[in-house]
Amino acid sequence: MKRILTYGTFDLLHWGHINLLKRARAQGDYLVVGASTDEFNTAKGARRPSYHQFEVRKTMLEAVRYVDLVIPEESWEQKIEDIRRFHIDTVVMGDNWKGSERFEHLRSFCDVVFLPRTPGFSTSQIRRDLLVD
Ligand code: C2G
Repeated sequence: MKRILTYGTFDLLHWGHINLLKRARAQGDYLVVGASTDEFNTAKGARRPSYHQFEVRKTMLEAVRYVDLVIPEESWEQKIEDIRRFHIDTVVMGDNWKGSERFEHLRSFCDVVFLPRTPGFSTSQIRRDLLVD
């Protein structure tokens, strides 16, 4: 069984997120998603709190057919432990993270795959669009 791991905030879940989760799951047989906690979002330098709090974002992710398990992402440092704990073969992220030391160093522990982002979809754009209605 090939086990995949990805991370993100996944706020206002949209097609860009689903398309990432779908392609990540297709890389193996089991997908673990590390959903950023509200506190970690602040630590990540988010300009504003997510629209949905962690528990709502976690529940929405658990309803996605491609997702097998959702865990809290509470720090940058937890990834190696997550890889070990869940016997991960591949970490998959959107390619806006390509080259980031946050992920490139994980290559010592598992494969790391960056997938093209889905153009035209972003949580911040959704928020801006809703402001004009
Ligand atoms: N994504 C995508 N296409 C989009 C939007 C997002 O492929 N149009 C991908 C991102 O590249 C990321 C995942 O969907 O891999 C989740 O996106 P975000 O919720 O924006 O996550 P991010 O803020 O990148 O947090 O430790 C890593 C961080 O938690 C990732």
